[in-house]
Amino acid sequence: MRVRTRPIEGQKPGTSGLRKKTKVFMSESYLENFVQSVFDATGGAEGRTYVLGGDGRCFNDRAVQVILKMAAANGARAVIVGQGGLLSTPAASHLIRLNRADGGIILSASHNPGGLEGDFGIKFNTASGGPASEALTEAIFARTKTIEAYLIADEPDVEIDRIGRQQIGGMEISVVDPVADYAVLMEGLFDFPKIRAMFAGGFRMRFDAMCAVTGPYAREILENRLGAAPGTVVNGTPLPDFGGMHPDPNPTWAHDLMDRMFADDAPDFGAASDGDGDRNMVVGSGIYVAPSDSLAVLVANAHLAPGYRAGLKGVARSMPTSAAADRVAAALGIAAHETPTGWKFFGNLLDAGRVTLCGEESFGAGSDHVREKDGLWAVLLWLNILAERRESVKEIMESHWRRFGRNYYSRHDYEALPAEVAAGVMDGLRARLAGLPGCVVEGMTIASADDFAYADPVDGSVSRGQGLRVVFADGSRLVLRLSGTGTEGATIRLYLERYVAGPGGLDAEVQEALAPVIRAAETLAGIRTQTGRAGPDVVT
Ligand code: G16
Repeated sequence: MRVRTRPIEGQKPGTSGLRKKTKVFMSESYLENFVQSVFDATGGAEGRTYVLGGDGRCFNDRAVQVILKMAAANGARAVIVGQGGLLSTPAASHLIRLNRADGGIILSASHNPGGLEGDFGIKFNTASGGPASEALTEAIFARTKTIEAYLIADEPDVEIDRIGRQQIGGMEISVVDPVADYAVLMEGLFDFPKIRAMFAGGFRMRFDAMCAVTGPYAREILENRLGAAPGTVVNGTPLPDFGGMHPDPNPTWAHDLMDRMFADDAPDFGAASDGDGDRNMVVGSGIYVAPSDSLAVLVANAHLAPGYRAGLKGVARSMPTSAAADRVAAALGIAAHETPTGWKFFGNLLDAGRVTLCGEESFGAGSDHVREKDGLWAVLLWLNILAERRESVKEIMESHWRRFGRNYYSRHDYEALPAEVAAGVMDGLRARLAGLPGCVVEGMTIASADDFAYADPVDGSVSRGQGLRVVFADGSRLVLRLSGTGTEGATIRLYLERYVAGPGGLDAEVQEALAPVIRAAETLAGIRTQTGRAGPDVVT
């Protein structure tokens, strides 16, 4: 059936797909226009195979039905869909690769809250399993501006709760267990018997799935296959509104986990994941591990896991992520790449075999096993390292800092600002950049200042305007950029970093250690004065 439609404004994908309020996605033709634009901008769905699933948030089930019927009407050959319409983002990436599918449609607004009043999102991943490139998302966006009609099959709903094969029109639908193939992949990368022995020896863990998609994955892998005590996984049932939780695994939103990990009887290891299972937060008993540090520790110790025993080809991190991983890469004699924010920028490096591990300050880490960041993968690699080293998280962090020095790091978020105010802050600093080198602020000399541009070493494409950075002579730095994942107003992210070589000064309180850089940021960018905010909304 061909349905006439008209372009809808603002269907521009951000850092990771199109994210809007759930009610916006539920409005007439909104989802349909975008999905048809994806098909049109990728050469049509005729004869193609797709993977489809989402994080189970409100509207996930309806959207799955619409997309299945649209794929059928557009002539797709087959769609592989997770039972109940569920797939974590890394599991979807794996299924695309495993089945040599032509692409995948993932329904998620990731760490943004869900529910009718929350957010919904959709992203398209290509045959590599990774997020669409900037050029492709631009093409999809361009198509949304000219679309006149979409195709949808006039068929009854598909039984997405029943595993097995079904047909609509000429299209085959395979409803698969969302966990099974992913769990097999993890078993191949990590030393499950060793981790199982650690749990059998009394090792205690708490995994907070935040009522989002990782619950079933974590239960199957941690409790069923690795023998973690029943109840290790909490908030393990995916709910359409995430039980009212904000599934963003950071110390602010995963405060319950933080409280327990800092209590007297804390478990040995704690972790949390986000809406779609690609992010992770790692906490030891009495110690929080910043994502940039986590990446550095994973790079330094990955060889302890069977999947990485041969060593790493290279490592990549997003520009605002601290340089802690670069120091490890230098010691290992492997390349360290610096990319813009967004997992899509790692894709070419991974495909070209230039890097094995990637990570971001925004609680993302992953490897070449899929083309997305992978929350549970990071947790399992940590578990493998803990099982091999037989040290606590705290001991591992302290010895890491003694060896490599410590990159004190924090991110300050100023959320839901009026767009023009946020733009004013950015424009103000951008205009001053050229004149900053040589200036002294808070006793620190500015060594360089620029608006980060990335030239992809594989395909030569250049991405500009990826964040304002001011680097001081001692290696400290501040970075300012606007979030590309929010749905309300604008969010300024201020990233702060200061390196201390040691041996002294390695155990300072993070915000205190960063105090001169925080003051320098206010002097240079005037975020508080211009926004009228007393301080950041979220500090990670
Ligand atoms: C998405 C991307 C990440 C990126 C993050 C940054 O995360 O997949 O690669 O680091 O956005 O978001 P922002 O632009 O708001 O700083 P996710 O987990 O939301 O898909």
